[in-house]
Amino acid sequence: MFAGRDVRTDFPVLHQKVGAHPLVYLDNAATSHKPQVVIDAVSRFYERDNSNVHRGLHALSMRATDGYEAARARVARFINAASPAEIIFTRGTTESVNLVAQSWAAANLRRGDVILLTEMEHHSNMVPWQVAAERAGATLRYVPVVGDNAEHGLDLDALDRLLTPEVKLFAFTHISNTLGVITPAAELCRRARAVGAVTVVDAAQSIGHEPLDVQSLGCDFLAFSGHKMAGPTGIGVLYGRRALLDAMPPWQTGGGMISVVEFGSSRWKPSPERFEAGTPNVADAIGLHAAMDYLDGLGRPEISLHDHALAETAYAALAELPGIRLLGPAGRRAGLVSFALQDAHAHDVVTFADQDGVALRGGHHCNQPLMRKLGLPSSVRASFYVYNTPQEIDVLVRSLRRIIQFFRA
Ligand code: C6P
Repeated sequence: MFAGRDVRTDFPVLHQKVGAHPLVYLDNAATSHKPQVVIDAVSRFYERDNSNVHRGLHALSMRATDGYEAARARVARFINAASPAEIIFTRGTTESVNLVAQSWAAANLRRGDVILLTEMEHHSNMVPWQVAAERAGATLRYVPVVGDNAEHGLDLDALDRLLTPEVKLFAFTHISNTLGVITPAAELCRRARAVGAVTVVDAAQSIGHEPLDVQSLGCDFLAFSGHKMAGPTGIGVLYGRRALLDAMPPWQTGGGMISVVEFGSSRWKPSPERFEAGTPNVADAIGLHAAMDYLDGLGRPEISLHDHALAETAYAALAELPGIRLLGPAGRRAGLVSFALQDAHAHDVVTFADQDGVALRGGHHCNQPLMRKLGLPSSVRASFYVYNTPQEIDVLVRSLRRIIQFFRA
């Protein structure tokens, strides 16, 4: 895999013990680790180029501006956007969705309009729409999640009934962070377009794991976070189609986003500056640039194959355990597996696994309505990335067997 390269040597954080055990990090859906090249890119910026962007005419400021804008152009290439002007830097997926909810939705939603979501949305792609709907007098509809183990997890037949001309916006996740479902995003965008609805794709869980092309997806907006794709925390992206962005009002105002300011009023710059008021996160945009280079160096199709293979191996191995309920599709799934044990609460499982050096996540994973629908207070999740190995799945399974024995005794 990865042309015989040992990618684990690229990630310094992996080389540590938790208690007496080597770290087995299976919490990548929460955040991924950073390769040395990303850490170095951020340090190098602070060591050599640190300066504010756009407003300076001295050497450091020009280097900082070049680095920041090069990162924007790199994001455009990474997702095949038509232009860097379609790339807005944010703090992450949550802020990107809020930007659309507070700018596009505030300007375009009217009483009686409908926002369509799916039941598997992360709170970050649900709560902002609840607030936007309440402000506009719009209503929310949800595409139902069907059967624990259905491939797409969504009731696509219900779409015909739900996707009516009143739907002005359809926001959905590309990969469910709890179920591991990969939604048919291009098809969903096509069907939304047919009724004139604008689409928002939450790519938080897909961007670092799958090849992604916004033009072939046909989405209007797409949101993601740097920290889940080997990049730094505190940097993320909103992609928006140029025609939509140009017509949107700013959502935050201040320095950097204006063309003219009078005492009485102001005028705005075009996108992307219009949506980036204040000093941006220059260092981490530069770190994100290094992360994209790193992922493309490994090969995104290869990353996808690697992560899917680990998840399928884990799913099959976990299915052998007594009293386990696995969530999400049995077949094609993204690089994560969630489950509940009959005899142990998710938080206890995570605490006990930690004693074996295994980092898992337990809880509702910011999917409270979905967990309620599944009849579970919480689940345990193992999620994989480029540096995980089949041997680590063996460690996970051994640890879970110990936990099951303990709670059954
Ligand atoms: N999910 C998880 O452990 P931020 O926090 O803005 O980087 O990403 C929010 C977000 C949005 N959508 C999806 C599908 C996500 O999975 C997440 C983050 C983490 O599953 C934290 S709850």
